[in-house]
Formats: sequence, structure tokens, C-alpha cells
Amino acid sequence: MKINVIGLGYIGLPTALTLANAGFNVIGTDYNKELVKTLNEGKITFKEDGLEELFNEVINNKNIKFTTEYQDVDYYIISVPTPYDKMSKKVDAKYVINAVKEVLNYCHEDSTIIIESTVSPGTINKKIKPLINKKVHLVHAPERIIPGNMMYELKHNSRTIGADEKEIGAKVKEIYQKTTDGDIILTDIKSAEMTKVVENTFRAVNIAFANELAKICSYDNLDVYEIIKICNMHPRVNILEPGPGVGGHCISVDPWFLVGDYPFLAKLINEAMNINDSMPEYVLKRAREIMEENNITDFKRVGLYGITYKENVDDYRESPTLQLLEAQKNHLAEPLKVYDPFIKEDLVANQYHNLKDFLQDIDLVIIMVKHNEIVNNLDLLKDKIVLDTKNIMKGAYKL
Ligand code: SAJ
Repeated sequence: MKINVIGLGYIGLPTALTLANAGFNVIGTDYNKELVKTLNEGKITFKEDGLEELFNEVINNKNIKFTTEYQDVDYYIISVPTPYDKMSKKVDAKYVINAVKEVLNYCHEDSTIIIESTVSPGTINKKIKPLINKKVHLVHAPERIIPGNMMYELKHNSRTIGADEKEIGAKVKEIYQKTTDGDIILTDIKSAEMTKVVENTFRAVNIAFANELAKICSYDNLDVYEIIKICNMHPRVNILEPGPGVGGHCISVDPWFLVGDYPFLAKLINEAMNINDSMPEYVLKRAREIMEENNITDFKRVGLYGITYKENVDDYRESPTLQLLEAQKNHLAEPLKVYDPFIKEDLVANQYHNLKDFLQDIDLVIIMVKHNEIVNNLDLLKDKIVLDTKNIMKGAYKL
């Protein structure tokens, strides 16, 4: 069976490889010529544990091809980004809409278009169905894999298939069941859309709770990590970790869809998102307090360790560090110094590519990301003043 995966980014590429590995004939399509060229040269386009091994196995031994062209096949999987409109907070489905329009130019009657991209409840009925100009089937199969553990989760996560035509849902379930040993739950399209957004919103709200606790504890000189550790020993309490903010393309984005669509109802969610968004500025405020306490007067002697949105990945979309750099533009004449072992290109001003050079030029290090590199080399920080937003270093200043 031939499957055309549209969009070869963080979700599409691992998905295409997993399907090919399971025995399907896969064509991966992306409009980014450079990306397709890189893949065709036998190189992966981002780092993820286990991705390169699977890529090499699949391109050498299985049936896959990468192209900028759409295909005429029985099944399409659409995994393109869905940003949100910063003003209205509503989902911006333009990439999904364009991909579906393209597919419709190539597909035959009775083919099935599976949308994996996250969309807010009702989007497929309201924005995609009206585009359909021939007899094709629509399915929503939101992905659940977490960057950093994607390859494992693709094989073992349970997942949701939303289909308004039951027999089509059953056929799509058969496809995914060849790739995962997790349970596959069938529901309707709108419910599937809602589940995906709710899952990420659950995590966003819980992170916001931890972040608010960090602020409260800091205000009253309590150790938030000690409080959380003790509370989490209660059998029904499981508080997440506070941090310098929430990044990535999912948890910092998807909950806004609910705020945008249900503004008079989504009060808690709105506040939670505002709390998470306030964290980078809060880190800056903590840094000022620490500078004052230690007689550091010059922000030139302050550096941010980590640019990516979380540890040991090279994805920096919506990252707390980038949010902080944006926020500091209003306060500081010159951008803070920055370093990240996963970011090889020059992304921001005052960026270092060598940890030792970076540390040499600063007195106060703000740990924004707990990459293994720093967790395993904390001794390099022994002569520094450290604001540790990720709780990896004993004796350091905390959030
Ligand atoms: N974070 C905290 N405290 C925590 C956990 C996370 O501050 O206790 C921060 C991280 O540092 C990061 C952000 O939140 O900046 C998001 O990271 P994450 O690891 O929680 O999640 P993502 O965005 O990488 O992946 C999420 C996952 N969703 C859930 O866990 C409900 C993943 O399963 C989804 O597939 C993914 O979103 C997606 O694509 O929607």
C-alpha cells in the first residue's frame, strides 16, 4: 500500500520512516527543496535519539522516497505545522488547508486524507470539509510523540483516530496498528481534535501551577523543590517542574486554540498560559536581584546557558531563552550572552559556540536548559554565580 506523507518536519519524517519500516511504500513530500535535497543525500534534518539509525535502515532496506511532488495514492498523512494567530489566539490552519488543496489536485476518488497536525475542535468540519470537491475520506489522527523520546513513543504510544465514517476509521486503525503496539481508540473527528488540544492543555495548566508555586515560594523564602518533593509523596498529588517558561510548538501553542475559540469559558487556561508566558521576564527579574546581591552591575557579565526549548534536542521554536531575549530588548542596551551546544548556526547576537569561552566572559550563568552537557560538567561552574532555573545544581540560586 502506498502512503504519501505531506510535511517532513519533526513529526512527518519520523512518521514516514516508521511507516516504511513497517512495510508500507512511502513517499515523503515537502515543499522545502533544500530539506528534500538533504534527505535525498542521505542526511537527517534534525537530531533525535534513534532517528538516524532508523533513517539509514529505511533508506537502505525499505521502500521510501523523498520529493517535492504530491502523489496519486490511496492514503495521505498530513503533518504540517499549525501555528496560532497571536491576536485572535485561534488556530491558523493555512498550511493544512494548502496541503489538502494540493492533495485534492492529485488524489483519486475514495482515497483517504489523514490529518495528523493539531487543529482546534471543529476545524476539519469548518475549514477542510468545504474544500473537498471529490469523493475522498477525512480522518484526524493527532500525534502524541514527545521530542527527545519520539522513536520509542512512535512504537509504543496509544493513539486516537477520529473518523466520521466508521469503516474508514477501522481501515486507518489497521495502518497505524502496524506501527505501534499501543491501543488505538476510534472516535469522531471533532472529539479527536478536542482530545489532542486537551492533552497539551492539561500539561500547560499543570506546568503553570508549578511555575506559580515557584513564584510564591521564592517570595516567602521557601524551597519550591522541597515543597513539590514532599507534596508528590501524597498518593494523589503529582506536581510538575517549574521552569524558565514553556517552549516548543505544542504546549506553548495549542492551549491558545481553546482560549481563541471559547474566550468566555477558557478562563483557567488563559491564566495558565499567561503565567507560563511570564516566566522568562520573571527569570530576568531574579537575575537582577542576584546581580544586586553580588555587586554585578554589568549585564555584559551575565550569560544564558541553553537556547533550545528543552534538554538534549536541537529544536528552539518558542523557546524560553528566545522569549527572554525578546523581553530583555525592552530593558537592556545589549543582548545577553548565550550558548547552546545543540545550536551550531548563528541564531542570535552574542552567541558562543564553545562552553569554555562563554564561561570565561561571564560571572553570572543562568541555566535555562538542562542539557546533559552541563548536568555532567557542573564542576565547570564552581567559580560562577549560578541562577539555576532547572534545579540541577546544589547551592545555586533558584527561580
Ligand atoms: N516543561 C516545564 N515543566 C515540566 C515539563 C515541561 O517547564 O514539568 C517545559 C519544557 O521545558 C518545555 C515545555 O514545557 O519548554 C514543553 O515540553 P514538554 O516536554 O512538556 O512537551 P513537548 O512540547 O515537547 O511535547 C508535548 C507532549 N504533550 C504532552 O505531554 C501532553 C507530546 O506528547 C505531544 O506529542 C507534543 O507536545 C505535541 O506535538 O503536541
